[in-house]
Amino acid sequence: MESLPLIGAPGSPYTRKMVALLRYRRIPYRYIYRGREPADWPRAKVPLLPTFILKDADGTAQAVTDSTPLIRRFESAYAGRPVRPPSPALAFLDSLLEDYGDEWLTKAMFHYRWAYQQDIDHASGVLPSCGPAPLDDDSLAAMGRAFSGRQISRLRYVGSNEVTGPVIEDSYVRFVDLLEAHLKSHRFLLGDRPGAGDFGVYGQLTQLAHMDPTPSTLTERRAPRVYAWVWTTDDLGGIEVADDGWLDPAALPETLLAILAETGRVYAPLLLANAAAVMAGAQSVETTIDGKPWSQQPFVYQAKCLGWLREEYAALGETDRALVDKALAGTGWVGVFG
Ligand SMILES: N[C@@H](CCC(=O)N[C@@H](CS)C(=O)NCC(=O)O)C(=O)O
Repeated sequence: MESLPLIGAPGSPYTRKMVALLRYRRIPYRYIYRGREPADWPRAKVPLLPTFILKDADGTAQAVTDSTPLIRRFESAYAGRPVRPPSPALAFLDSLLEDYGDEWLTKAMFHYRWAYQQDIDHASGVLPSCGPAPLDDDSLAAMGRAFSGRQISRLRYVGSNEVTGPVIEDSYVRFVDLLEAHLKSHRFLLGDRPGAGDFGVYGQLTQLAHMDPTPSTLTERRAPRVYAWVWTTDDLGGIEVADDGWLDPAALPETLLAILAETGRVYAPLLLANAAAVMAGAQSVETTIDGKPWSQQPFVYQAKCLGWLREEYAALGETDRALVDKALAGTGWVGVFG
């Protein structure tokens, strides 16, 4: 089997998400650190990490980004150890958890990394050092300043500012505690085998729990199981899983329902307000999350995320929709999908 070339970086949570997924699924890959890719490789329209170099129908190499559609492409392109549950109801919840990881937890990742001086200093030293060439002290300091300056200017895109910081941090602490509680009786979010949602959450936690000083100290202290889960999810290539290793969507554990409620408490109001702002062509998203004011720049990609979730919900049959509605009853997701 030909190995899949991807361009990425260890400090990129979505890169870690996809590398862990390929390891679990035993799909061979070649991981090229950004800046070391051959000059003749095709380039992505929007240079995002990870970027995969994939052959299209007539064999032409294309640069392909965006982890969520890539995971679904690999589900049909590669047999064995799928990460998408066979139950459409569970698969929808899996998509919701993946999106929460990719689009909400990433706010905590970006916020903690670029809001606190000790995290800025740490990232400014470590991230440029992942580059292709050895750097002397002056070059590393210069690259660190350039990199952190660029990322700090992007904080407004993820909505991290004085007003939203406490909302982001409180939600992260709640999520860590809820995941810790769930891991007392389950190996993964949806049972005894990992779903796409696990890799979405894991990707961001590789940074939050094991890289950036402020959140990793907090996570280590509060949640030893979460801290260990991130370590072990890094390479699940050796675990065996059972076909029936998924939870029964009609009998979901309280610990998972609590996690779903947490996602509805913070991510649902953001998705709705952001989609409304994008539709209206507004300059900013102004809403309330967790009873507190929230303001950020509208983000077109997240309006698409809501659209994709609504499409998947609309495609559910009556029985599966009833199972999803039961799982999300009483949460902020009620009425969001249809
Ligand atoms: N939706 C994309 C997001 C990818 C993404 O935003 N990657 C970050 C790195 S973690 C990136 O490339 N940011 C721009 C940059 O660092 O130049 C995915 O799921 O793959």
